[in-house]
Amino acid sequence: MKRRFFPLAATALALTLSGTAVVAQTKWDLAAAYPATNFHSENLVQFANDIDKATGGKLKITVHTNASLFKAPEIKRAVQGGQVQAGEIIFANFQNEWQIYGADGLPFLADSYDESNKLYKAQKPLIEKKLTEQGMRLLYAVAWPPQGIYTKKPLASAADLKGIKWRAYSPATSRIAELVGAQPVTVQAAELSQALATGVVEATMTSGATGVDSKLFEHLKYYYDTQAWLPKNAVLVNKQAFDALDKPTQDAVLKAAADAEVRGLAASKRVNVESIDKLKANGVQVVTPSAQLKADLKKVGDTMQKEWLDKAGPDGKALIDAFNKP
Ligand code: PCA
Repeated sequence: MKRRFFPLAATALALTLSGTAVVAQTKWDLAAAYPATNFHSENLVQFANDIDKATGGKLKITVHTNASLFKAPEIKRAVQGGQVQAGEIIFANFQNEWQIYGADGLPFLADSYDESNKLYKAQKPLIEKKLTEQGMRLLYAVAWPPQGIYTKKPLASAADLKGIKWRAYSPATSRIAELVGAQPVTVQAAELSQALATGVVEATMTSGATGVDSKLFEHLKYYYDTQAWLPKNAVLVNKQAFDALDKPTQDAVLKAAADAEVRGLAASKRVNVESIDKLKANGVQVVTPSAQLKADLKKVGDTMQKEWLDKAGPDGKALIDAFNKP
């Protein structure tokens, strides 16, 4: 049997004497990439607390936020390889590995919470199968609020983005930059404030939530509310670590995950509204895109959806068919 190596706090079997009962305690680490105050991160902490309570302290999960254990693009591999028992990823980061992961990162394929839910239902069976093959298990997924464009200067059309240093977080956000003639620079959320402060980037496409988390208003004064797509974060667990739990503990994890998925979606919708207000309060002009900008971005979306379908092959077709089912 292949031996797994858990250097971090290990899947330590601490035997605790409480009264006469001997309780075996398992400790997990969970790697996450967004700030502690982000709604996904807060949801993760509650998820861990719920499991602690439901198992009477038998499974303790420590959540490490803001990419403090692994950088965002490294978390998936770390969970797969067992360097950490669990982690939160953003699917869209892994589009180059498998196109299906990137479906929710494509502009205007699913651009509302309802459409995003539908897309998730269509993606889920495919992704669960893939993750099982990769030695992992999907616990839950939660959409970010819709994505818009932050800039220093007003945008009349996509032509105003030419030559601009555009911060990307995924293959799709890089591709948008290429298609509009901007210069893509990939920077994950944990380094975004720094990249703006040092002038490495001067525009980005993300949510109101990240605009507030990363204080984008300190550098970027316009937010074009394009509502282009709602990428999902997903919480994954190493399959071997999960299988090592006893049945009641596994059930507690799955129950807490189902609750976290519902709670996370509600938080996303709430934050979507609140963050726009916070951007305004911090001097950002929140703008409805002009007809020209909308048309330009729609063209970018059409090109990207076509490119995606070409690369995604039969899996892509199956996904789109499931997504389009009434
Ligand atoms: N915030 C994350 C991903 C999507 C979002 O809304 C980011 O900007 O990195």
